[in-house]
Amino acid sequence: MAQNDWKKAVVYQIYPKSFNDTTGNGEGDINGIIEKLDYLQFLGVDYLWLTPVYESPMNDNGYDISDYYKINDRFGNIDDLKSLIEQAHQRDLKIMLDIVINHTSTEHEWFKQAYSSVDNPYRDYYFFRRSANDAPPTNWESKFGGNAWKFDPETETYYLHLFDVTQADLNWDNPQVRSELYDIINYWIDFGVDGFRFDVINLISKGEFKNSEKIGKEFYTDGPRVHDYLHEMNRHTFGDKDMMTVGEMSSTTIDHCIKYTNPERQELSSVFNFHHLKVDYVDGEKWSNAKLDFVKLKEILMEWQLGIYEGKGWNAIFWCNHDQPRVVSRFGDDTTEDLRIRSGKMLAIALHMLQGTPYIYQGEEIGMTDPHFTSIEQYRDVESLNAYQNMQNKGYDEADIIEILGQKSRDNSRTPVQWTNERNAGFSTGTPWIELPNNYNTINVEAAIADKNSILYVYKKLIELRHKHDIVTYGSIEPLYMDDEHLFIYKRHYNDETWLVITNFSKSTIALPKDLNIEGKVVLQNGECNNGTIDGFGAIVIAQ
Ligand code: TEU
Repeated sequence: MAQNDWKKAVVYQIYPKSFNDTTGNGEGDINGIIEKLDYLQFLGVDYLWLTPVYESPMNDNGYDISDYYKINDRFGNIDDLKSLIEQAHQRDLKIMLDIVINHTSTEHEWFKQAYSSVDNPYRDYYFFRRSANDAPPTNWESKFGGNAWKFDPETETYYLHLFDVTQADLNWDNPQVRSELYDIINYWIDFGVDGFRFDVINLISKGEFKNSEKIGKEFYTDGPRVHDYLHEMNRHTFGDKDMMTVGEMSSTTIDHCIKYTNPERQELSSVFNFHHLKVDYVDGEKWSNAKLDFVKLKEILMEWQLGIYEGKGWNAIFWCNHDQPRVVSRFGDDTTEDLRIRSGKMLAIALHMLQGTPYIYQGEEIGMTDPHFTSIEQYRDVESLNAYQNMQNKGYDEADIIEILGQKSRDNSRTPVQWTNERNAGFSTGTPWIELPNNYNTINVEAAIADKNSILYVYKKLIELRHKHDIVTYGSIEPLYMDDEHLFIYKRHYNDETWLVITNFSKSTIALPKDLNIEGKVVLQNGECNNGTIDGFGAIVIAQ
């Protein structure tokens, strides 16, 4: 890949706690990542995104940071991270750190100071508000359930937490806060990292504190000063460096994402949006039982593909991450090995032929599945445990709650990477912090490497195609047959080249549109596409 041509890059997301444990404590660590660098180089990815490994009480598995300059000793130490960066660079792999600066842990020194007294210099680092009556200052809700304000009886004030009660929102309107945060980013730039993922970065600018019709979202999502702050951060930190940045944008819009990623605005390189991952929510409610709305999925994907491309912005494209269920269980079919493998390959092709930077979440490349837990005892995530309590309070049946958690919880993607068919899938010699699905004896990296027909080799091929063919990176996109209930078909165009992509999201053989010309040279194929039909979960890329 041309030096620094980040637009041709593929990113592999690592959730260190579940990646590879070298100490036997049941949790993954930085040395566990170092152990697997040769595998990641073999896969062909370019960047490794590590979710947070900083000092943290781990109430939200590291997204509650108590010291940005210290490595959490559960993951290792600063020398381990230095070694990881050096050894990654030796393999032409780049390291992207996750930066969580919308909020800190309530165990961060800044918060402990701020909380200690109303006139402490750090008080204005956060949002402390009195309330006119004994109700919270606004009716905003935490994304993890409950009210977004925590009352302190000592000072009779509330502090804002859009996430867990132990994650206090930072006041970005305070220039001292912004300056301290830019120092943190510059420290990690000087340390040698190659990029950043910014956690919920479009929530940092809060507007008016007023009661809301939409749990508060309208007052802080893509807030009034967010672009000013991102431009200022760009100019004070990574802007003139050769770094790739990606912003996690919660409930955002195409217009804002064009602004966030149009290079002339000097904000971020790229953004994640999640609208395509809410097509199985009932009326926007995550904790619901719903089938995939396939036509809606295609509409959203293409709306963002066309909108961002024409706006000269840049998408991050993904199916999975540490907050989402495993895509092969969610949008594919994991009920038999044959269906799992075929749908895993199809989903990879459908996504990786789109425009934007693809993200592969650890284990996605071997078709790891949801664990299908049967008891709340198996769940670990604060969001899942809060949701369980909330659904119980609403009177849901236990069986329905377990069914919904099994479909939607973030725990689904946080089970340990399945390396071998040995005990604990080779993840740990100790007791894993979270159970593994019992399919690791067949679904594991070692078996995938040995099987040239595995999902792994489709991912490897897709990465090679993106590196080699500019049409995948720079080509325009033409949606086709958007109302088809089973087929996701689109074309990519670049100079005089055209690639036709046909993917079948149904497990049944489906007739191709009669007027679809499939003449051309097959670039990549999963299943048969002939006699006017395409196999169940079939996928094909044809250069025309
Ligand atoms: O996630 C933002 C967020 O809203 C997620 O909680 C996700 O959208 C939601 O769980 C889907 O139901 C980021 C991190 O990725 C997540 O792990 C953190 O818990 C969260 O921010 C707070 O830092």
